[in-house]
Amino acid sequence: HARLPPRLVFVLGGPGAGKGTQCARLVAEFGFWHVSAGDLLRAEIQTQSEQGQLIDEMIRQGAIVPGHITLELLRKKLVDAGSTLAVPGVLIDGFPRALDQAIDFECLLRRADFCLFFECSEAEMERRLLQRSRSSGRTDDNPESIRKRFRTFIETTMPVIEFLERRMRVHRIPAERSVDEVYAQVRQLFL
Ligand code: UP5
Ligand code: MG
Repeated sequence: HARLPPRLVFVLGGPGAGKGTQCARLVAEFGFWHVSAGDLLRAEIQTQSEQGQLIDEMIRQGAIVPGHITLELLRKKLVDAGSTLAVPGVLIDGFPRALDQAIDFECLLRRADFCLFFECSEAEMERRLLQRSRSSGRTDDNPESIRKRFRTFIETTMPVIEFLERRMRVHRIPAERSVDEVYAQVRQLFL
């Protein structure tokens, strides 16, 4: 049975809510590992495999990649983190995005300790993503993909929040304000 890191924290929130930005701040202050499911999937596209092509298409469509693919990429990272001394925990950014993923994660690994949930209006998230699109190179940072990502988030990911609320603490964090203001609240949860 592979060892897992001491703490596992889900980091959820809509597209552009600031998950990655806040995770980077936590890494700098607390030494957590940041594992972004989206980043793992984007790296997989680069391998030019058949699976990579499927992932590429789903991300452009703002759709959710089949859970077994993401879960296997995540599992490997978490086992790495667990076997690395002095890793206090892992921030699991952008996962689980669908109910089956939340259930499968718990069966395969273990229950996460808590969840951060960044709440931000669509208007603000869209503003951030369109601004980022000038430099991100992300194939899903365009008005049409953004609209689909919002829809997927509401329809498929929001039910996950309700599910997790019955299983662990879910800390809802207002994410509309500046990065520093949001972080001031986030860091309190790790002290
Ligand atoms: N910014 C951040 N915070 C700000 C603040 N407080 N004030 C002003 N600006 C702020 O931030 C986005 C932008 O906003 C940046 O330019 C930042 O500087 C600025 P970021 O921290 O990147 O937000 P984040 O929430 O991480 O946004 P991201 O676009 O990464 O969210 P998504 O959830 O859309 O992207 P992700 O990479 O997680 O997933 C992409 C796709 O992969 C999904 O749509 C899906 O197709 C697929 N996927 C799966 O299928 N399964 C998974 O498990 C995960 C992903
Ligand atoms: Mg991100």
